[in-house]
Amino acid sequence: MSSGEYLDASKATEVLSKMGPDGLSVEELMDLQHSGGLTYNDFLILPGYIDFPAHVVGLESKITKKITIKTPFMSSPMDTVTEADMAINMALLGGIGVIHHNCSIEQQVEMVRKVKTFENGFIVDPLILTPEHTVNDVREIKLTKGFCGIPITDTGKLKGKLLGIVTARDIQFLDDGSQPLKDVMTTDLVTAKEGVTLNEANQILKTSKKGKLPIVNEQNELVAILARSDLLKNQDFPLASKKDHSKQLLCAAAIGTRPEDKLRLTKLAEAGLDIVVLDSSQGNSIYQIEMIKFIKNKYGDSVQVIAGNVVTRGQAASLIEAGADALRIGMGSGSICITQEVMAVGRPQGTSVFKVAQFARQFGVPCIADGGIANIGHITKALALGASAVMMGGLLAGTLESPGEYFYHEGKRLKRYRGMGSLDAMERTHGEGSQSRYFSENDVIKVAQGVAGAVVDKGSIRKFVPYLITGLQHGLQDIGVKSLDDLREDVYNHVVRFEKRTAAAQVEGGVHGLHSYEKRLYS
Ligand code: CPR
Repeated sequence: MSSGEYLDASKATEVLSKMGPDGLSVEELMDLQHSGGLTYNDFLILPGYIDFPAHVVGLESKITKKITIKTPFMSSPMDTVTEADMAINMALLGGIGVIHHNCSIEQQVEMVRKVKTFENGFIVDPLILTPEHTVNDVREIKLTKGFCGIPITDTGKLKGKLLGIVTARDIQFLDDGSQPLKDVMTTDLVTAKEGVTLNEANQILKTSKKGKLPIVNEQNELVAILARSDLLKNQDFPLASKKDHSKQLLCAAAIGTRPEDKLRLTKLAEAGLDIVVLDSSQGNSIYQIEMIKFIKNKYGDSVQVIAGNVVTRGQAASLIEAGADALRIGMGSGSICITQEVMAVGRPQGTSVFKVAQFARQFGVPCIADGGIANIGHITKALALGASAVMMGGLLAGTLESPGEYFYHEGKRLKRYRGMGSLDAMERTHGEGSQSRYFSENDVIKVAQGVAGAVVDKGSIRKFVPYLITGLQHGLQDIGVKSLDDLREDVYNHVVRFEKRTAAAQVEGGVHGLHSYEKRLYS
């Protein structure tokens, strides 16, 4: 084409509309006859048009028929991922943690209770002593726990009458370690009344110059304390997952589908559970259908049921019909999982998410993409394929808030991470929870569906989740959509376009050609 034959530049958009857009619609991408099942790494999303900053991108998402949260992140019900600490922090950051059930009913109920009674900044299960305890007891606590400033109540428990506080200064120069605390404690106390807001309580702490602020009820019984050392940490969490007009964080927990799980659920519901996840690797079973019906019958909308796992429309249809409030999608895509290898059953996760979410949206049933999320790009892709939220195990294991202790191996700081169908998890006391996920509680020989391993230290999710949030906002900005609702709509309207990624394209899309490099993900 010589320069004289060029088209008029001002007509570029018009010409484009005649030629049609680049790339594939989501249906073309997911056409099984041509591509087979796809994983997240098998495709890319093409960029759109940006006319807004990344920070305005909204990540609010409906994760069940009745519950909407501000960030689309969930942590897996696994015993190396979600216990109370993870659930509290996920909820504070706008997501939700699903407490695992590989433990006794009492232990799981206690974890749910901790989440539901958590008040940011307030310590609701402080260490307390009686007036009869001794100076040596306080010294021992200082040595092993590293803190002083211990409230004294008549019972030595929460809800006992507050009698005093023992501080480091009270015991500093005492020779006689057997002296009872009633003789040395400070009784001239500054307290705050139950119901005080965190801001007000922080203010009292600041002006009183004391180390601890006991919170008492009308009967002068101790209900919580606030520590001066936590003042800086008592930040606000504007995204926190709560029900309207409630101060309580939202809490989810997993159960199985055996008859005894009905009792477990009753106890969890009494502790205030909002969402129950029916934890099964293959959710399309008579047991799960009956369990969904039982829960919906007994609790209506007040306990939302996430059913699953599913990877086909057929499985989804059964659970939707039974009354599921959301579906959990994934079979064999988890990082610790060997299900596809051992059972020969499963489906690549990209295809699973698209097929199930496309079907379920017709019934207003949100879907959660569970497993195989290894980076922010995978999150963006899962949501583009129709998921309302992602569930992460491996990505959140190894954080400060995941259960377990750090250990060192070959100079690296690690934490254990294991599949719930690994022999390790199934052999744990109360391992019936994880066995039932794989219908193997009655088997003489346990067939593993996952492995036990370790992941590197990722620091606190208080930094990691904000990194996920910001990264996801930038991904959506590149696509040219301002919210997750817009993303899904533009995908189904074919405005958002996709392209398959050859093996060579995948190599090109990763770091390549360097002698060495350091992969730092956020600062
Ligand atoms: P990742 O986020 O680590 O890739 O996957 C976590 C998900 O893997 C869990 O939410 C659960 O659905 C699944 N999962 C956990 N243990 C498993 C075993 Cl042993 N086998 C198969 N899937 C497992």
